[in-house]
Amino acid sequence: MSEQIISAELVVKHNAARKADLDRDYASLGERLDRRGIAIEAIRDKVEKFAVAIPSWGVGTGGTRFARFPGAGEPRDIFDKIEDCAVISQLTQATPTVSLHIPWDKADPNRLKQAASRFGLGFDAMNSNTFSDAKDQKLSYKFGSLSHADAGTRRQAVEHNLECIEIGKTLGSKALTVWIGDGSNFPGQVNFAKAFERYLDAMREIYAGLPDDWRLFTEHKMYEPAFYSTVVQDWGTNYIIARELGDKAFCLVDLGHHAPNVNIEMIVSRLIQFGKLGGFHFNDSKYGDDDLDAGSIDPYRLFLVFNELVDAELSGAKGFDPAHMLDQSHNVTDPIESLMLSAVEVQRAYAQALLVDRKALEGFQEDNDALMATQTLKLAYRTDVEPILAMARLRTGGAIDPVAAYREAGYRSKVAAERPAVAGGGGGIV
Ligand SMILES: [Mn+2]
Repeated sequence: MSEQIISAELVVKHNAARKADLDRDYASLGERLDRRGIAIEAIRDKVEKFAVAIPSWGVGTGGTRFARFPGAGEPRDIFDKIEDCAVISQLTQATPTVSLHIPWDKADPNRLKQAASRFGLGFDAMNSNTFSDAKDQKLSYKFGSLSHADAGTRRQAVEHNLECIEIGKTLGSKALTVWIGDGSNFPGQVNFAKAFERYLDAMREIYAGLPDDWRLFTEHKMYEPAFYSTVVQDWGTNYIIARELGDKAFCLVDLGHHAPNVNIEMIVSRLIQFGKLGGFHFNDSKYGDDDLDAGSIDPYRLFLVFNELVDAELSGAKGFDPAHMLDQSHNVTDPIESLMLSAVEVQRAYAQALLVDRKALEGFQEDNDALMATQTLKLAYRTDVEPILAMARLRTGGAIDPVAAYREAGYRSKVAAERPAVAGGGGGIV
């Protein structure tokens, strides 16, 4: 039995106080779904198995480009971060893995493995960082990394990625995610084709160092930190990369990395159709890469993304095995609370998408009945699946209301007393 940070007794008491109401809500929803020919238990079972990874950097306070306001009891190092992730996992039972960022989380891999397994946590994809300069780094990434004009800088960036793979092997990770900040701020600053060719050459070296049972995820982003062009700017470029590298290379879709109003669910469909969808960084945005909590701005879009994922799952799309991760930055909320709710929102979108009557939808599509087709999606989206999510948590040892249980436990004030405030200052975004 793995160790639990929040007292098990508190969680049992919390759930006992809410169980009678939940039972009634669950039975009522079960009856309504039954009328639609859906067995509530089948949905609940799938929700119980659904998992999304927590990014280690998400449990700290991020911020904006302008300032960062440190929160009380912020994790001081990766071991504190793992404890915060354990709390999220305990109360939601939806986040069994942590995604590490190197060098931010660099520590003895065996110690890291031990620290995580204490709480029954595993490790998801490793994330390399060549978008900022580490302390005592020989060559700067100010003008790029894997696509840098200088061969020595490219070599250093390749070596860093290979090191991430080595660390990940000890941890039991099975994937490397590469996002670069390479690009340009001015027209003419960079030769597009040459920069991309240098990037591809560097990525081929990283790919060659990938163990057979690993996957390589590349993440596109339209702008930031470069404001005129980025080397991996869109899903088309990302698809080319995955095609050029080989069978173990896939595209990672961060929901915040597109132009406003881009049809992300269609991108998801295209990548699935051609076997190159690697996974997601879930978050939400209003304008750019806002890294807001999943489903906080446009929950319908999140649902539409999951509608594509469930469609692929049910139709047995070849090689379909997307990695789910959150990638968010919290400035005005407690990161643990935000991450718990985001994990639940992602689960919610999945459960809602499972309710879509796909046979009816197909019929409406074939009949060109646009109104009924879209209403078929809306019917699923409008269904309040909270009783299913709460029941899944209750049955797997989580809390019926994770945020309420977390606040009852007083975890934040407890760690605030144990973890002295880290000096603030400097830029915010993580
Ligand atoms: Mn991301």
